[in-house]
Amino acid sequence: MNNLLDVPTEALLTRRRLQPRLEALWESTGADEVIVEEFETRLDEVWPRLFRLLLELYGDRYDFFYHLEQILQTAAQSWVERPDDLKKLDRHRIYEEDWFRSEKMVGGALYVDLFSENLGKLRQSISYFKDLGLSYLHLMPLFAVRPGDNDGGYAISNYRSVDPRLGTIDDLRDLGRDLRESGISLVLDFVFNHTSDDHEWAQKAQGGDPEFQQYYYIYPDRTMPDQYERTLREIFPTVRRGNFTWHDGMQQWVWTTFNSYQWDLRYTNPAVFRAMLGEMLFLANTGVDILRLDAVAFIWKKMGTSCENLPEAHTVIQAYNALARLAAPGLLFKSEAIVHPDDVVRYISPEECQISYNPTLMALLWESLATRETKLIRQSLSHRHQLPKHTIWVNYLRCHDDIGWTFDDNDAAQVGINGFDHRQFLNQFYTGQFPGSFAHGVPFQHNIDTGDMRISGTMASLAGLEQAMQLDDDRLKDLAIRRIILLHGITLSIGGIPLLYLGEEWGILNDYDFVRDPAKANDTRWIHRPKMRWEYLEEHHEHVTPEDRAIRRRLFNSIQRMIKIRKEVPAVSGLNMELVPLYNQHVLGYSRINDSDRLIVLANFSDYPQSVSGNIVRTAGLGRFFEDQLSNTTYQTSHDLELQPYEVVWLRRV
Ligand code: OTU
Repeated sequence: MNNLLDVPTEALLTRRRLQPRLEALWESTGADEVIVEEFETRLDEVWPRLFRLLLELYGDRYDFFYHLEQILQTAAQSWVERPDDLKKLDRHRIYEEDWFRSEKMVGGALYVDLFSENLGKLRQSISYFKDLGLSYLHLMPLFAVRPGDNDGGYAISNYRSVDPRLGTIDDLRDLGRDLRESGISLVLDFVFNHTSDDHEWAQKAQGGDPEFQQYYYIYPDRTMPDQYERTLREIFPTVRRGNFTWHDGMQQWVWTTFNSYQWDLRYTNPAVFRAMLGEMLFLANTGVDILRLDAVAFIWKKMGTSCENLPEAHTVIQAYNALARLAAPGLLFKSEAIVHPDDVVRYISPEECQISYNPTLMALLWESLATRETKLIRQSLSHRHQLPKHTIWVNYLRCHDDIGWTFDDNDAAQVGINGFDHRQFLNQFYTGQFPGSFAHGVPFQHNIDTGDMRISGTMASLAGLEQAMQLDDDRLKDLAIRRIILLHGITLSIGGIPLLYLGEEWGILNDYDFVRDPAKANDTRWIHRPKMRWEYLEEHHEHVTPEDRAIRRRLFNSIQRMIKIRKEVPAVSGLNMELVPLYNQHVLGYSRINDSDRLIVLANFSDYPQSVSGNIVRTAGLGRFFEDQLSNTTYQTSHDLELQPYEVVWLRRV
C-alpha cells in the first residue's frame, strides 16, 4: 500500500488493476453482457467500502493484492453461477429493499429430521406452513456433519453437501424453489465461526499441512492458550473447562470455543475469509433468502480481550455483506448474537446484519412471567427497541438453544433490581426450585465457579403446562395456556418478525428421553428439541386423549388466529414502538403506528385481573371507541378496561 495516497484513490487504482482479472474471468466463463454489466455497476458502487473494509482487516499483508483478487474472483464466479430465478429475485429486491419488514412476515424454525424425517417429506408440509400463516422458514443446520455428536448440526464437515440422512443438495434446491413459489422465504445457517474437526480443512491440518494449520488456532503448548484464557469467558463449561482442546493426533492445542470438536476458524488469515466466502455464496446460490450468521460474537480473537464482539468481527461481517451485495444482492443476514444488549445492536445495520435475534426481549418476557411485573421489560424497551431504518428484530420466545438472562444490569439497577441476584432467582424459578414456580426447566451449562447457568425447556413446560397436566388441575392448565398466548400476543405485535419454534404451536412438552442417546445425553438443550407430534393434528388418535387434544387445539387455533389478524394490521410493521404509561406494574402497554393505522397492546402479566383506565387508552391515541382485535370486544373510554389473568388485547379504533 502506497502511504502517499488516500484510501479512496488507492481503492480506485486497485479497482483498475483488478479489471483485467475480472475480464479474464468473464471471458473464461462466457458470462453474457447483462450479467457482466450488472456486476460491474454494483462493483463501482460497493468497491470503495469493500476495499476499505478489507484494507482494515488485511491491508498490512505483503500479499494483500493477491487476496483481494481472489476474493473478487470468488464473488464474480458465484454471480455467474447464480441460477437465473435467483438473479431475477435479486433484481426485484434491489428496488424493494424493505420486503422483509412487512406485517405479512411470520417465521417458523424446525429440525428437518424431527419435524418430518427428510427434505423430501418436508415439501409435503408446505401446506401446513401456509395454513399456520408462515412466510419465513428457518431449517436448522442440515449439512454433512461429523459422525456421533454434532451439536445439532452445528459441527459441519462439508458446507456443500446435505446430511445424507436428510437428502441431497438438489432436494434442498427443490425445496427452496417450492417454498419460494408458496411465498415462503428460506432461512439457513451460515456456521462460520468454526468447522467440525473432520472438515477437509481440519483433516489437512491434522495431517500436518501448514497451509491448513493456518486455518485454525493451533498451538504446540499451553503458552498462548494460557495467555488467552486470562480474559476469556467459558461458553460450554460442562463440556470442558476453558476454550482449548488437546488434540492427540497433532499433539497440539486447538481453539474450540464451543464443543471440543468445533474448531474455531482463523479470520486473521485472509485465505480463511476467502474460503468461507466461497461456502457462503455457494449456500446463497442454493436458494437461501436469509442467512443466519451463527455465533457472530466470536469470530475475531485478539490477545488481552474477551475475544467477543471485537471491532474486527463487525468488519468481517460488513465485508461479507458488501460481497453479498455484489454476488447475491437479494440475500439478507440475520445476526445471532446472544450477548449483552449493547453488543447485540452493534451488529444491526443495512451494511452489516439487516435482521437480528432479540434475545433481550425474549429473556425479559420470561422474566416478566416469573415476577408478574413489567418494570424491567419496560425499562429495557424504553431505550432498546428502536432500530435503524431498513433493519428489523426477530422476536422469538423459544428456540433450539437455552435461555440466558441477557439483560443489562444498569437497566435492572434503575428499577431497583440487583442483576446478579435476579439471575439466580430466575434460574431457581425456571428450574422449578423456587416455591410456587410453575416452570419445569433444567439447567444448561452450569458453571460451578461463577454460578452462571442457562435454562433449557420447551415453551409449554416453562410456561406451566407440564406441571398443570401432571397435577391434572384445570385452572393451572388454563393459566399455562394463557401465558403462552400472552407471550405470542406480544412477539406478534411489538415490532419485528415473529419467529415460532415449531412444536410450540401445539404446546409440546419437554422430552426427557434425550438422555438415552449418548450423542445427546450431555446437552440438556435436547430436552426442548422433541419430535413433532403429528397426532395432535388428527381427529382421533389412540395416544391423545380428547382433553389433551382440546388443549392443543386451543393453543394452535389461538396462535394461528393471531397470526392471521397480525397480517391485517399494518400498524405492526411501523417503525416505532412507544410504551404507554399505565401506572399498573403488572401490565405492559405499548402503541404501534404506521401511517394512519394505530394499535395499542395491553398485556397483563399477573394471574389476577387488572384494570386499566380507558382514558389512558384514549390519550394514547385511540379516540373514544375501540375494539380488541383478538376478542372482538368493543370498549369506550368512559369505562375502565378489565384485563383477565394473562390477557393480551390488541386495541384499534372502530
Ligand atoms: C449458537 O449458539 C447455536 O445457536 C448453538 O446451537 C450452537 O451450539 C453454537 O452456536 C455453536 O455453533 O452458545 O448456547 O451468541 O450464545 O452463539 C448457544 C453466543 C450458544 C452464543 C451462541 C451460541
